[in-house]
Amino acid sequence: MQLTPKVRQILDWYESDNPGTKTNLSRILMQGRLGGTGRMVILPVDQGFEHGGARSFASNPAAYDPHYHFRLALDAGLNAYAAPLGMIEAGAATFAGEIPTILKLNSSNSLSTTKDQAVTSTVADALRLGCSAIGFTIYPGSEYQFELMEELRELASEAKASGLAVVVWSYPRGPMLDKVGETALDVCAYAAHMAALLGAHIIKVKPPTEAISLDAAKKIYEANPVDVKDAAARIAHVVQSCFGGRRLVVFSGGESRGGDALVSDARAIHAGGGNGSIVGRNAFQRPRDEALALLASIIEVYKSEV
Ligand code: FBP
Repeated sequence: MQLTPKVRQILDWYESDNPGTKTNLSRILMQGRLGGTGRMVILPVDQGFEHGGARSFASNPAAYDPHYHFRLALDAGLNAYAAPLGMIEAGAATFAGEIPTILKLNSSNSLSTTKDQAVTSTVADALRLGCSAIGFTIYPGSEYQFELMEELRELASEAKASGLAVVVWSYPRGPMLDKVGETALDVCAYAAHMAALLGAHIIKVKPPTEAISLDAAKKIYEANPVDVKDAAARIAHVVQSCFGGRRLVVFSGGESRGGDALVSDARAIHAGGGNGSIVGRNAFQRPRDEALALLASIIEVYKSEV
């Protein structure tokens, strides 16, 4: 398959990577209905770990079956499917070669009182399962943030040496941050920037709100204002924080909401120069037909002229 000029341009941003990693990045970027555009929609299904099976799948019991998610990602024409070890293992042979997969190497759970994640699989697992990338969550701001970053350093270095891409979920949380602070624009942009510094190829953050949380940052944002009322301007600021747009950045969907809200998020992400959406609960918690229709609407946004 020939790469599009857009995908070639994106691959050129990653100046240190070997051909294996570039091939795997291009697999993700060339897949599905957005293939070749530089925009992506990814299905993440690690919520069973994060929130429990029932909270994740009871509203659409078909989604207890790991094959459901591979099939949904494929039929919706998405770019990739991300999940922890067991989910990927359960469909790896049936769907081999059909949809790029991202093996989520660490996970948290709702029974824990600490803001930490356990490493639950390895780079060797990702290679064995034919994944294109590893996925890893850091919690900037948590008491365990430095251990998480050090774990990522080791795993990312091994993944890159093995020709895999690295996707980093950068979710600020911890004692310094209240709920507003976790998604405040300054904190979100800071978290995205740290993921870029840690060597992520694809950075995943939550969509930023209008809030500016850190006192030290407020003065800077007053002197160099971002139009915080404008969702696209907020996205553009996060993109700028990812090496001036030289890293791919995608934004998560969050808890189940009305489809219009998701489509409106996608419009802001697209207009602000973000590279796409990573939508889990809002996809698999809906009946399959509704999920396919919503994902098609989101994809249409990313196919449109900016
Ligand atoms: P959603 O679209 O369901 O929000 O999925 C994105 C995601 O990053 C998942 O990978 C992860 O399980 C979840 O969000 C964590 O969300 P939270 O920390 O808000 O529980």
